Order: sequence, then structure tokens, then C-alpha cells
Amino acid sequence: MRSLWLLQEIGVPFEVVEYPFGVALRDPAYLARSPLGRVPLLEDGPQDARIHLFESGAICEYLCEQYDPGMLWRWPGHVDRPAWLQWLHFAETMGQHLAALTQAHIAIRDPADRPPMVMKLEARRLEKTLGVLEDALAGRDYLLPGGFSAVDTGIGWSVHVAQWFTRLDAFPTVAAYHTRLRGRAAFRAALPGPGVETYLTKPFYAVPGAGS
Ligand SMILES: N[C@@H](CCC(=O)N[C@@H](CS)C(=O)NCC(=O)O)C(=O)O
Repeated sequence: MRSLWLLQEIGVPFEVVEYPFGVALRDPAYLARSPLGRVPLLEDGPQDARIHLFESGAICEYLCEQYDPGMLWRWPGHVDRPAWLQWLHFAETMGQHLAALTQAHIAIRDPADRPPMVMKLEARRLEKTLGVLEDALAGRDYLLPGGFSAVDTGIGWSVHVAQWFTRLDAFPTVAAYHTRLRGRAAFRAALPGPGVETYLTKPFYAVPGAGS
């Protein structure tokens, strides 16, 4: 989703090929291009010089370098370059906690096998990352002083998914940032359309025994 959102923000034409979680991602032809069998996978360039990228942070940087006219990227030497890199990779730190929570609450099918301690710990660690954002966003609309950039798609998507596992009300500045991001036409254009199956089927995933 963060790659789709960025593509929409850049405005470059693209084609989406959907691979449902499960056997489609274990197909040898797919694994030859994305060896962990995960999404996203970006393919670009002519057939005789095709590139394949299977890490969303790398996809973000590549798309900015190749296609952004200068609004979303902060290139080497730019005054905001260090902060741009910081948030580009912090999105993956958040993604690790979201992946652990998704695994514990959703991917493990049998509730008896789900690990409440992991859910609790990862929710707390996710909240720590939201606390970092709460401070970083104080007094500004987006992560960088120069305004909206590609790193807001990476971090913004993590914030968006975080609301399924923790209450954003505890982080009012982050909640306002989330509202601001959701108002962007490119964000809305990237969301799954009606009828598309997503894995987040409940309104909220509470730790069992910890209330809602
Ligand atoms: N660090 C990778 C994470 C990729 C990843 O874990 N993707 C998930 C979906 S968000 C996936 O494909 N999961 C399917 C699986 O693990 O089988 C990235 O940011 O691209």
C-alpha cells in the first residue's frame, strides 16, 4: 500500500498485479523475482534490462530517484536529506512491529496458538515508535520542515495500520497527521476498492484479556 500510495503521489503510470497471500506468492516464477515470496515487488524498465525490487524502502527511494520531479525526494546534499533517510528507514522499524502483530493476531489462525505476551509487547513497542513521531511532528504538518515528502507515505502507512493494534487517541499530534494524510487524494486512490479482500477484517485487534 505504501508503494501504491507513492506511485499515486508521483503520478507516474503503473500497472498493479495482485497476488493474494498464500500459494500465489510461493509460485517459482514469483519467487525468482521476489525470493521471500512477499509483496511489494516492483518491476520496471525494458525487458532486456528489467529491474526487480522487493523491499518497500528501496522501492520508495528508487521511484523518487527515477520519477519524482523534485517534490517528494530529498537527494544527497539536500538540507533535509539526513532526516529523509531517517524516516525512510524508521518506517521499516514500525513495519516490524506491525508484522509481528499481524502474525500474532491474524496469521496464526487458531486462537489457542496466539501469543498474548507477544501481542502485548509488540503493541507497546509500536506505541514507543508513535511516541517518537508525536515529538517529531510537534509544530509541523509533515515529517520534514519542507513539507510533504515520500517518507510521509512510508511512515503514514505504518501509522494508518497501527490504528488496528493501538489507540491513536493517545497520540493527538500523530492522530492529526493521520487525518491530514487520509485527506490526500493519492492516499484515497491507493486504498483497496470495495469488494477487495483485506486481512484486517476486525475494527480493532485487542490483546486477549486486556479489554478493548
Ligand atoms: N520489509 C518488507 C516487508 C515485506 C512484507 O513482509 N510484506 C508482507 C505484506 S505487508 C507479505 O508479503 N507477507 C506475506 C508473507 O509473509 O507470506 C517491505 O517493506 O517490503
